[in-house]
Amino acid sequence: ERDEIRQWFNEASQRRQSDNDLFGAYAGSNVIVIQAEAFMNFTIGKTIGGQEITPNFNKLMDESLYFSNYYHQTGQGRTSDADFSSNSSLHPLPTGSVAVRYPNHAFDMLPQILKSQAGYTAEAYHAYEGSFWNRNNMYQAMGYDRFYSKKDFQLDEPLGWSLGDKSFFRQSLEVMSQEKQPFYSFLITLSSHHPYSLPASIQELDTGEFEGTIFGDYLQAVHYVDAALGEFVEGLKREGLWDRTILAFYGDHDNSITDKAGYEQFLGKTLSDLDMHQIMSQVPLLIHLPDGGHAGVYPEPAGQLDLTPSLLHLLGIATDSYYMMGNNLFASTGPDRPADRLVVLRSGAFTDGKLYYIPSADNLFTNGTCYDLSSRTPAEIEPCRAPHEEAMKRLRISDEVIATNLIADFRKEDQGVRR
Ligand code: GP9
Repeated sequence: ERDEIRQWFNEASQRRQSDNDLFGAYAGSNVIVIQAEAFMNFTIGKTIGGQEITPNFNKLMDESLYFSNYYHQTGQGRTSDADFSSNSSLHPLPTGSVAVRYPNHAFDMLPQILKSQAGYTAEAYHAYEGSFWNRNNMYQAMGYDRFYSKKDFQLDEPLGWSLGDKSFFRQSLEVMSQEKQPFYSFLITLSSHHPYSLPASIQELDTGEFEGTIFGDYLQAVHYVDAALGEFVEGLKREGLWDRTILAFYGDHDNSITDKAGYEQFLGKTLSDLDMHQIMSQVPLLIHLPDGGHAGVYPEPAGQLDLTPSLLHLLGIATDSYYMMGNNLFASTGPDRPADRLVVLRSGAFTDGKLYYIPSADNLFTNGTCYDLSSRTPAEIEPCRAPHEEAMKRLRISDEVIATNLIADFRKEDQGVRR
């Protein structure tokens, strides 16, 4: 079993490897990763009453890479799962949160790697109680130099659970601009948390028929977060950090609004089960490179486990000695490597860009639905069997690695061999 797991990681690292021009093209850049609360992909590029919902995100797309089929891979640990998977390139657990259950187990984490391999300083920022999701302990274990939690911020813009994201970004930037470079900053926003009701004074959209509904409130909250993002980008420019920084922005998970009618009304079309599954599973990923290069829409499937290996590729840090499961988004964009992009969700749903599998409630493979993405209709189940088995294997391996602290054992065995 252990040999099989080792073998799987070896093969994954080979799939990620690529000597293309992007490897190390942005070595030494600062890295800012923003994980935005419940920020879903269906809002991107959309308008309501003639007003853009995410005007700042949309504008950034002109000079950024936008991954338009990016999936959150979270489970019960919600925000903490997105954080864990995005920084460790492993799946979250089937039950509970890694941060709460196994904070001291060994993982190959982005902040640790950047500190040890490239001399970065690393900070986490989130203006809420530091104990929530066991962050105080988890962030120490992840290798952050410092975690700025609610007690480190002035509550000069009280909003929702805590501080408004506009002030959160402004105060985080004040710290960041004094930071020794290069730095890795990981920021988690909060203002668009369920139930999304912002005070009327900061609601800027005319949501028309959605006014007074949770769906309308959600759109208002996303619009506010987008405005906060816009102010943060302006601040980065003012501080001279914009062209020295890789900025990644992604949503952590869905908004828990599962009523199909609201989405159908908003999007103006009837939605199939496949449409709804994708809407609830997709969050946007935007990556802005220091020179604004490689901008465009990247429609190949991708997910949160892919973030860390992909950032390391841009920074010129090889991932072959790390126990990571995700894809390198900058190695597998070529037409020769489509098989690299199997994106597995915690539920056992998966896509490779051609097929999309939705499991049934009883989890029996043959009771699930295998969609052909070119026709967007249910197809024969058999083509989904092999990727389903691979998906199940990945989830099993990830669970085993996390629960039994296998990376700690592997590292001991590797000493003097692989590191
Ligand atoms: C609170 C925030 C919310 O600190 O991360 O977490 P969630 O409830 O979305 O998992």
